[in-house]
Parts: sequence; structure tokens; C-alpha cells
Amino acid sequence: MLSGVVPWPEDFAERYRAQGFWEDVTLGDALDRAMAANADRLAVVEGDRRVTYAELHGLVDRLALHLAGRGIADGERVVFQLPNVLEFVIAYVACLKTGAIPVTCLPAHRHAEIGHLAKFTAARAWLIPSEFRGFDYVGMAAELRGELPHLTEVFVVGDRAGTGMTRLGDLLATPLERTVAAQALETFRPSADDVAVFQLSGGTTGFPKVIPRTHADYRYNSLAFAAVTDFDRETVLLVGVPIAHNFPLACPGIQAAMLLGARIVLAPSADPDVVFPLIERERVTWIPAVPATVITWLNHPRRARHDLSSIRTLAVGGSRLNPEPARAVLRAFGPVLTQVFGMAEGLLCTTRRDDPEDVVVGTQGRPMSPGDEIRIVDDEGLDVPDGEVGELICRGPYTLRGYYKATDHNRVAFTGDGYYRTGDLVRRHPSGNLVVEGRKKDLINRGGEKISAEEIENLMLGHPAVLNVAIVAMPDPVLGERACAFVVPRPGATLTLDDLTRFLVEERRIAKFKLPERLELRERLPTTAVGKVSKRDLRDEARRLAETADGQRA
Ligand code: OOB
Repeated sequence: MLSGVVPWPEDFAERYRAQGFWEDVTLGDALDRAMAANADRLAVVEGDRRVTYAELHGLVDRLALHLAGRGIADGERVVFQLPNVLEFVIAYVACLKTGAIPVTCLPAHRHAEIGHLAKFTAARAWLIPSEFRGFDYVGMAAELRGELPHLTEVFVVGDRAGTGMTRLGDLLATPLERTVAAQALETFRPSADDVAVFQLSGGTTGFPKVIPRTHADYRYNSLAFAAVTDFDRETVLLVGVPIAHNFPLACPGIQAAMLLGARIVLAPSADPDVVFPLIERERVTWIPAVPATVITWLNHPRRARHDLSSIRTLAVGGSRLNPEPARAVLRAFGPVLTQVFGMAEGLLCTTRRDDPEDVVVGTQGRPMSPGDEIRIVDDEGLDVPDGEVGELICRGPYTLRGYYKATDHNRVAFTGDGYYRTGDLVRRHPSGNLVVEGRKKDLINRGGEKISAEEIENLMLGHPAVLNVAIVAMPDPVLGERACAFVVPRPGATLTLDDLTRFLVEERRIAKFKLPERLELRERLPTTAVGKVSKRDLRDEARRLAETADGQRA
């Protein structure tokens, strides 16, 4: 086991094995078998590329040999920063086979996030596209790699690579002498208890925390979630959200699709003009989506022009879906709505096919596994009376016991007996399902992408005009929330939203989705009785500002 990873206590591990949640098989081996068993079936559709499981298997094996030959194996970390392309799937499975650990970054990440995560995980390799949405990743890699002493390989998907970088396409086109390279692959075989993947947390303090997911737990995560969401071998999964997120990757995601021999359709975005024709053409049946996306689909003028009747499950999660759009989904798409309340840390809740309509519309589901243990507690850690709001805490066969290399943070993020404090405020509905009522954690949930308020506040304090700052969520009809920054400027200084944006993008070089979208200048910030900045007051104020802005627009 990699150092810095907190394992489940042995008595829990034994129980999870005895109950059949964990099996003694790695994701790499399980996927090998599944790809062989489904050789003739179509595996991945992306653009005009259509590959069968036999073809996918061949590409995976070829790349795995190359990786193993270069030492990208045996617990070494690989920063994944690819859009929704076939190469993501190939490289992901190849890593699971060699035991290299994908770190699931996003194409939206920039120098600040990648620099931090690559250093923190001491990553050996980094996978990028040449270019995506007008951004030059080769340029970013050329600039950053000097600061990353552990990074020996930059693999590029696309024609253009920089000096010392390797085009993934060249590796995929070059068979290796199997006998030689296979030896490299055979010298290390991960075990089912080893870390398979590093997911990223939404982050409540500073930079995103790193979440270890083991082969056994992540495999169970995918298969158990498939079993409760009508996901099987006949499923046609559409991935339009960023593929590295836990939801499309493993809930049940491409992981279950490959384990079951189902079909994966990759879309470059969740834009309706991209996605609707694909659903129609490929007869898509299962779609993971965030509420913001679904709302744009509902309102799209050309929806009626497409035959979307193949959809069996529209799984909506990542942020709160309100009852009104939930009902609109039922009207527009039929009884296909499944609410998903999940987290990269583990716990997955979902509504069930046989839940009554008001439960599907009005709750965020219940835990998927009989091994999940949840409690709803008050500030003292005592269970709240049934039906009242409290913090959800949980543990189970696929919920982490600690973030990677985060001893201090783990002391506050987990209870003494190993429950993960989700920071989500929930209430138990009379049906037994959970309703997400809010959260304790200091983040902004922008259409499912999480923004740590503290991370951005710390960066903003580096701006010469900023004396003090607090960032809070401001309601938004489509995204749910956007970030609003309240700033106390230094005496005599001024600041505009443009200045701030330029500073964060060009000097601090962060992902654009984290940018505050409204700036409010104040002489002072409201405080609580103990003298801390009162985010509650600021949230109320942001809500009023958003309401007046809407009023003005109307
Ligand atoms: C998913 O995972 P993360 O790690 O990006 O974010 C987890 C957090 C939860 O703790 C909660 O605060 C929020 O996102 N959340 C929801 C929600 N689903 C997630 N809040 C309200 N309603 C919901 N339905 O977001 C994620 C992981 C796996 C599957 C689906 C979503």
C-alpha cells in the first residue's frame, strides 16, 4: 500500500470481503476478462471512430506495455487531463493494468491546479491534448514541467507535441515485442487493495484534496451502482460531462460499461446541439447529467426535433435538482428521472425506479449499498430527531477512510470511528430517502463544479488592492450557484471585476470556472458575535443582489 493512504481497518475489510462487496480482483484484470468476453461488441463511439472491445483491448494492451516499459506502473501517478476522447479510455484502462494511478484532473485546470496536484502526488507522467477549446496544453506543459522534478513523461493526444514529449498516437501505432515488454508488466501486479485511482474532492479548504479509490472499492462502486440504476450490458451510455469526474467515470460510468460489455458514446460537451443528435443516432439509453445541463436541455428550442425516446435513465446529480425542473424532466422525457446524490469520496444515494413520483421529484435518493452506514448528526455529533436537518456522516465499503497525505485535515474530516463528515445538511424524508437541504462546507457549487471559497480568497488576498475578502454562493437559475466576492479594498485602491479576473487568470492561473462572477466592494464585512466574517449575512446579501438583478432583467 502506497504511503499516505489510510486503509480500512482490518475488521471492516474482512467484513466487506465476507459480504461479497469486495472481490479479490483488480480493475485491470476484471476489465481484461470483460473485454475478452465481449470482443465483438461495440465498445466506444467517439466522433467518427467506432471501436469494438477486441480493438479497445488491443490498444489498451499495447499502451500498457509501453507504459510498463517506461516505468509508468506500480503505483506511479499519472495526471490525466484529457477531454472526452477515446484515448482517455485507452490510457485509463492501461494504467489500471500496469498499476499506475490516474489522477483525475480536468481539462479546465490550469497551471495552479496541475502544478499543485502534480507536485503533491509526485506524478511521473501527464496526459494532455495538444489543444482543447482554444487552450494550448503543450505550451502549459512546456512551461510547467521544469518545476515538476518527478515528471518524466508528457503524453500528448493530438498531432502537436513539444520537445521531450511523446505523442500517444505514436505509441498506439507501435507494437512492442510482447515477450520483452510483457516482462515489465509481469514484474508488478497490483492487488485489489491497492489504490487504483486518485479522485479529487470538491475541496473545502485550499486546494482539492486527493481521494484514494482502491481496485476493490471502485469496482464495487461501479457494479453496485449499475445494479440499482438499470445499467446493464444493453446500456448505451452517453458521456457529455467531463469524463474524469467520478459520476461519468465510475457511477456506474464508463467503468461499469466496460465491465459489463455495454456501449460508451463520448461527446465533446453536454451542449444540446451536440448531444441531441448523438442520442438520436446512437439510441442512447443512460445519461449522467448535472441539473444545469438538464435545465438547458429542457429549454432548448430544438429538443422536439430530435427523437430522444431511447433514453431510459436520465441520472441527475452533482448539485441540487429542485422539484420544479424535476417535474419538467418527467413531462419532457417520461419516467426516466433518477436523482443521484453522490461524492467522489464514496457514498452514492439514488432514487429507485419504483419510488413514487413525488419521491423521485422531491428527494435525492437513499444509499445504494446495504454496506453503507449513515447518520444525520448535530454540531455535537448526536443523531438529530427523525425528519430534522443535520449533517450527513457516512462510512462503508466504498467510502474513503482518509484523504491522501492529509493527516491534519483527516482529523477534522472524519469522526473517531471512521465516518466521513460530508458537510452536507440533509433531512430524512418520510419515504426514508434523503433530501439535501444545504451544506456546512465553505464551497460554491457552480453547476456541479465545486469551488473552494478559501482557495480563491487566499489567492485574492495576494492582489495589491485587496485588504479583505469573502466569497459566497449567489443563486443562479441555471447553474444553481455562482461565486460572489465581497471585497474590502485597501485605502485609496479600487478594483473592478475585470481587474480581478485578469489577476486570477493571468497571474494566479486558475481554472476559469472558479472565477467570481460578481464583485461587491464594501468598507467592512459583517461579523458574527465571535468576530468572524459572517458568511451567512453575506449569502443573504448575495441572494438579495441576485434577486434585484433578475428583477432588472425581467
Ligand atoms: C458529485 O461528486 P463531487 O465530489 O463533485 O461533489 C460532492 C458534493 C456532495 O457532497 C454535495 O455537496 C454535492 O456535491 N451534491 C449534491 C448532489 N449531488 C452532489 N447536492 C445536492 N443534490 C445532489 N443531488 O457531485 C457526484 C459524484 C458521484 C455521482 C454524482 C455526483
